[in-house]
Amino acid sequence: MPTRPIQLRRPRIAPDLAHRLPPGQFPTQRWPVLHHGSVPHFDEDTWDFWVFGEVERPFRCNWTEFQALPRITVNADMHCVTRWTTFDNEWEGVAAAEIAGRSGVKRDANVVVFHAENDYTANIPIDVFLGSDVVLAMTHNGAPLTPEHGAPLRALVPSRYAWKSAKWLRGIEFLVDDRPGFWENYGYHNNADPWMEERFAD
Ligand SMILES: Nc1nc2c(c(=O)[nH]1)N[C@H]1C(S)=C(S)[C@@H](COP(=O)(O)O)O[C@H]1N2
Ligand SMILES: [Mo]
Repeated sequence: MPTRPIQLRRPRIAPDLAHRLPPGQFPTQRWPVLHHGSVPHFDEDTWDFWVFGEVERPFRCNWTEFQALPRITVNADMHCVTRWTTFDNEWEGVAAAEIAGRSGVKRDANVVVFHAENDYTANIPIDVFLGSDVVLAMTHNGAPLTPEHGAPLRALVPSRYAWKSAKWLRGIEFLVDDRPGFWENYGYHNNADPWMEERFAD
């Protein structure tokens, strides 16, 4: 008589989400706060945003001007290298491609570096940056970002581990040659693809 397989563990995840969980990750309902250093203060009057490097039209804008840029909404999962994953985050903000278009990225640009408060940086290849899922977000699930989650502006790069999604974003630099960012300099993987488990260098 056939026996049913013994279920060793309670399923931790809905079957329709299982294929969206990268190897070595676990799902969480709450949204953890994770960063290096302290939460910076946002001053609306002095905040500015810089786009520079390998572009035809570098620009700087203030908070009012930035908010006037056209916006998109992106639904995406978030994977932290410390192994938590949150599903179905809705981000609203400015498309990365919008920034690229406005600044006129030169043909020889290969890399994008996000510049955030307190000298935090993160690098990604330009083809990742130009993907339709990359957004400079001002809201999460319909509410303005809270200070600890990156207010007023953060990058979202859903296809990479979340350290590439710089909170408290203040600028974007386009480069010909790659330049490791904050965590990449501490031995984390330069590419950071969660589906390849690119957690650490080597
Ligand atoms: N400026 C800045 N952005 C950052 C970090 C940081 O230390 N500084 N940490 C990253 C890491 S490791 C993760 S997992 C996510 C966490 O975002 P959350 O706190 O909104 O969940 O922010 C990323 N963005
Ligand atoms: Mo992280």
